[in-house]
Amino acid sequence: MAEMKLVGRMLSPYVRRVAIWCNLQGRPFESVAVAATDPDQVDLMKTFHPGLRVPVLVLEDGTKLIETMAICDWLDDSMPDKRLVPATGLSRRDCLQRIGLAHSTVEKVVSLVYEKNRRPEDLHWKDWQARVITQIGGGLAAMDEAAPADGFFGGAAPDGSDVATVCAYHMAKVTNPFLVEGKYPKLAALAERAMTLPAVAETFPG
Ligand SMILES: N[C@@H](CCC(=O)N[C@@H](CS)C(=O)NCC(=O)O)C(=O)O
Repeated sequence: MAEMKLVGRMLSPYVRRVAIWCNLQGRPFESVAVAATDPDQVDLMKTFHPGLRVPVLVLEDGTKLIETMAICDWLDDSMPDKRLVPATGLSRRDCLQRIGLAHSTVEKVVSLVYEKNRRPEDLHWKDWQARVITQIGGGLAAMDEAAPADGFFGGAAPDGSDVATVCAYHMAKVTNPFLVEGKYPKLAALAERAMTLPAVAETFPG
């Protein structure tokens, strides 16, 4: 059977989350580094996702999975001894809530990138940017407060919420460093600890 394919670039925090998840579970995959918004790649993107978005995980049998949460749910469900989110109970609820906070925050970082870094300057909507920056600040502050002083949310090894949190933090840091500079020391330390793991470091965008 063919190797799984992960469609999208590591600059996408969603694609990167799936990549790290696969790495931590020891699943090999081929990276298909398509930029979802590249006008020259529309025909190729259409073959993967009708809405031209990433990530898409193409399974060994050709099945195409979309949406990060749903993809990671499948990765866990199909490898129960290597789950990154507990299967049930309060620990599952809390882990999913931490993922939800990171996901909700990084959606706003991505939205700021489209608004501020991609949209022509004369079309910038400053009030909207200010709102989004406030939302990102709220999310990052909450993630920083929750971050463990040592190790990971998952204990000695990262769980799914560590993966989502680190991807969100790095996305902010790489695209708009002012969002994190001089702030969020616990979050920065968590990301640094995660970067000592090849599963994380080898996916760093750049
Ligand atoms: N809800 C989706 C969001 C994915 C997403 O927004 N991906 C971006 C790249 S970071 C994308 O495909 N952008 C192109 C577009 O939305 O047109 C998920 O969780 O997978």
